[in-house]
Amino acid sequence: MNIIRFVLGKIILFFDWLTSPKPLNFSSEKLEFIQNKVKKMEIYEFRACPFCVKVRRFMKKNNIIIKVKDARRNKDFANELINGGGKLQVPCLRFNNDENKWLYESNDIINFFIDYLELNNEQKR
Ligand SMILES: N[C@@H](CCC(=O)N[C@@H](CS)C(=O)NCC(=O)O)C(=O)O
Repeated sequence: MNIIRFVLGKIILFFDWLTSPKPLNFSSEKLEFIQNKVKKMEIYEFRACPFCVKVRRFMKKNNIIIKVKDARRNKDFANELINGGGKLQVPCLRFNNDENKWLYESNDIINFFIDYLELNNEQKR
């Protein structure tokens, strides 16, 4: 089972690399707006998780640069996620660090970004 997961993970990462989206050409004002709004955010992920790949590609396309915490490789990150968010499931977005809000579910994370950063719906994938 582990070997199948390993091989599948490598295939997912290969295709992600092969078809990696280019960042959209936003104005400098828009880039600054995004950067200011996301600067305290962090995302917990497993590198080869397909749901994480989906969110990562969305973030890359929309110029969303935040700290990425690999909760598979780093046990401290995994514990942070379990203690803070309530469960070990990725992807999970941590935002408003003072209030510590944790958002699970890849589609909810993408929709949150679309609303919060005033992105167009067509930019979803
Ligand atoms: N519906 C969720 C599914 C997320 C999911 O299944 N994530 C898996 C990794 S691909 C996970 O966190 N599994 C927990 C574990 O492996 O311990 C989403 O869209 O984000």
